[in-house]
Amino acid sequence: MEIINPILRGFNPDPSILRVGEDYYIATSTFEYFPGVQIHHSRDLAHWRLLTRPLNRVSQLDLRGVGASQGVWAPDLSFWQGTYYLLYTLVTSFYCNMYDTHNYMVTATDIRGPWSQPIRLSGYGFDPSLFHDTDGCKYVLSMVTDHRIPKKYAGRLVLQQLDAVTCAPLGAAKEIYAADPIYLEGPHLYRHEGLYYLFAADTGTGEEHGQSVLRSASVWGPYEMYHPSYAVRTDPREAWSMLTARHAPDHPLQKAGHADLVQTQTGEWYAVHLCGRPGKQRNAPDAPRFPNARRYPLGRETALQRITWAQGWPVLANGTALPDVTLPAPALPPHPWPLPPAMDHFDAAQLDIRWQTLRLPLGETELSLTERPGHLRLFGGDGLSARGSQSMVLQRVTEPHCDMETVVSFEPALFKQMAGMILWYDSDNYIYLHLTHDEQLGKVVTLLTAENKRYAYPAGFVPILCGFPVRLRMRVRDGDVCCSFAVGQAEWQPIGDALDVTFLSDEACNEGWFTGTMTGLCCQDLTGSRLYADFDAFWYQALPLDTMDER
Ligand code: 6LW
Repeated sequence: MEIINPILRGFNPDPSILRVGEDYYIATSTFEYFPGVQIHHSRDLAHWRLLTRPLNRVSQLDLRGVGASQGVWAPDLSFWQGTYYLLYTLVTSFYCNMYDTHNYMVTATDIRGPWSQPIRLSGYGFDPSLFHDTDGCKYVLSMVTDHRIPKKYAGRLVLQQLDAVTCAPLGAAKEIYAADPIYLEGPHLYRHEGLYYLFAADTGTGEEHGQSVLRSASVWGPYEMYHPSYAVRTDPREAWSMLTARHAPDHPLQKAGHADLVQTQTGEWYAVHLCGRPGKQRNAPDAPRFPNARRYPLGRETALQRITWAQGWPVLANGTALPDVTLPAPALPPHPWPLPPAMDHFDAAQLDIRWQTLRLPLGETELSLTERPGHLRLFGGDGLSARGSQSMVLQRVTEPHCDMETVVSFEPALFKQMAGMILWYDSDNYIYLHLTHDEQLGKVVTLLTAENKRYAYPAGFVPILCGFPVRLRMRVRDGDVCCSFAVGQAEWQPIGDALDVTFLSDEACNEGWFTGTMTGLCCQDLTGSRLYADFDAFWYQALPLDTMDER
């Protein structure tokens, strides 16, 4: 059996992997989306399914007001004597001088929950993780942020012991490594054959990203950094990454780093890490951020690598620093899961697990699956820039080629009432195919685009008949989207020209850094009358990479 990377496709960064018996779990970051943290499950490391999102109560996670790409960062999943532990950072101030990066812990006795109320950990920076030593002692480690100008130290990692029962701090946090000028984060500790191994992501999270590994005879250090013989370094200040694609711009998996180790029940070693599949499109040479950078509209995804040990150091089994796109699966019985159906008929009492909302869950005033059975009813809410609740449901775009379709019944009476289908990066960047009302034309279908707050209606307003359900379709091919609509049983009609979608990426969005393109359904009623739209179904079909059929 072969494993094909990325194993978690579409925006799923900062993976933390855990094995409990024969079950494997990977937690990934969710930022401003609710519920918080995605936990995926596998029994063979090849087939993964989205299992649960642990931060699913507003009393645990309230993301009101939280900026794009802030919110929940870098979950760390661990298990000790019947209890699952999940640590994460809740970021509420970033892109500023003093970051507010609050670190929390929740626990559960069943991975599916319920998970506890969050306990705040004392924090020096983001990316906390918990290490359970073989003697039962617990330690929390994290990177350190530093607001002093010039920043005094980069790449500092700290360790603090916690009470093994209460998890209260035992003594002060101590610096265990300072890698100035190499920026280190995402630390994870392991014990292997009597030594402590410290994994840390290095050099940011873009195309320079990599993974460093250190070891020590004592948990408190001193830690020695591994200098792999295969490491390519073009600058003496460059990190000694055991995994990186920074010198291989044509490699299909870029941004490799932020790794976490796991050993199978049969004794094999693997590591998960984040990566990105670059598009062909680039930022403009004079772009304010990342000029000329390649764009990654699928965001940062999760990949898996086979690990072996060489002279007591963990290395990629392929003998290089480059991540494999395909690799042999471990000697575990294959355990495929049923594929999630492409069509969501909205027949169930709850939204399918693939859907997330922005910042808050949707309650009865925003959403109903029962008022009209077999339909998702969205009551018109605040506009697309709102940082509270929005009547919007979103799921990840997982491949560069995909089709989306819906059928919507919506009879707007005012231009302030809108409903339709969206491609979304954040509240300043989206492509919105929707129905609304125009004073002269009556009911219309239109496209609204927002690119870093530059707004346009590139297809004008097309009048349509009232009283019929309207089908809406978006087809994404290789960086462009073509939109169409059909009224009742009529033929599909294209609306507008093909539009670039690659600006829906960390590289192109001014406020973004860390997420990826989402797609879904939404409804606004800026009058406050909560006019609703009924969506009959949503169809999302990711297509194989070589599909380039008619649009
Ligand atoms: C993550 C950290 C990072 O917590 O990005 O650049 C953050 N580094 O490791 C969000 O993914």
